Amino acid sequence: MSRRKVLYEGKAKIIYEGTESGTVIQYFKDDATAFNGKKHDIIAGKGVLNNRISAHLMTKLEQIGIATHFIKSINMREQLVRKIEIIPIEVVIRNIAAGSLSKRLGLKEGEYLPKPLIEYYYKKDELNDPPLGEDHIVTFNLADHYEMEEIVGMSYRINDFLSGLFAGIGIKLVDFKLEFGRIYGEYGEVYIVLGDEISPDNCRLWDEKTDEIMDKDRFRKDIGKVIESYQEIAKRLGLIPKDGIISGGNINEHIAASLGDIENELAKQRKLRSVIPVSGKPRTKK
Ligand code: AIR
Ligand code: ASP
Repeated sequence: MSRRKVLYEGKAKIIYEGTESGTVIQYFKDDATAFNGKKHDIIAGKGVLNNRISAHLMTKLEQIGIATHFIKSINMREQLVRKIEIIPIEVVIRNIAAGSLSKRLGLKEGEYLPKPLIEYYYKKDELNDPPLGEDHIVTFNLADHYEMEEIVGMSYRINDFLSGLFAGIGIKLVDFKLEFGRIYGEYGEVYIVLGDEISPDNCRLWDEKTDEIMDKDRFRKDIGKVIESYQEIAKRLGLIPKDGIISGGNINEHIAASLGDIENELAKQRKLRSVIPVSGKPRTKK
């Protein structure tokens, strides 16, 4: 791999400088972490599967008019994405009680919520990602009211669409986490764009019939068969061959590398002209 400038390294991904202006490359690592990085392991093949799953889901979302940062997959571990200014908020959408919500409010895991619930967390490892209300977000200038309105609207639409998509392959979308960012237009106008990834690392996915856990909770709770579950999701989505690409902890690099690229259909039509130049002056720095 050629030497490229690392712009940022996170727990599960590395962001490299992009090939054209207004883009960056998102590299999916095999590292799995939980409890704010206190638990760590390498899960062979996870990066390959998350790259494919996220590319597919973002492309589907783009097709229903949700602006995402995804442009195209470059190889089995990397995708070209638009460069965005990340809004430091984790947006969690929940359909069924589980995880920290169940703990905090004493709700039985598995109970459907009266309506989808949106929560915000401050993306700050040093503080353990504390929960935020919308007034905190606006008061501390993390995002303004207009941006929050857009984020909430997009989150509900994404939830509706993904709940249906997963239901179609026999999976319950229990909850998931999104991150959004800004792209500045020519006149300094702000576009809100979905960023990061959508994968079993940041969704709770349960089998519809058995409620079997198929996501990162298998790693968090030491249930085992983490990669097998991720692979099952990719199979049901039709993204990898029925025989899979990973067995006995080994990834079949040959098959993995030969899988077709996933390209955002809109980006294909618009090519990189779709990348709004970052020439507009950012608003006063937050
Ligand atoms: N999440 C939150 N921070 C990081 C991640 N991945 C995701 C979890 C879960 C949802 O947000 O994967 O799908 C809610 O997590 P919790 O722990 O608040 O119940
Ligand atoms: N990825 C985060 C961490 O490393 C949170 C999680 O997914 O549990 O702690």
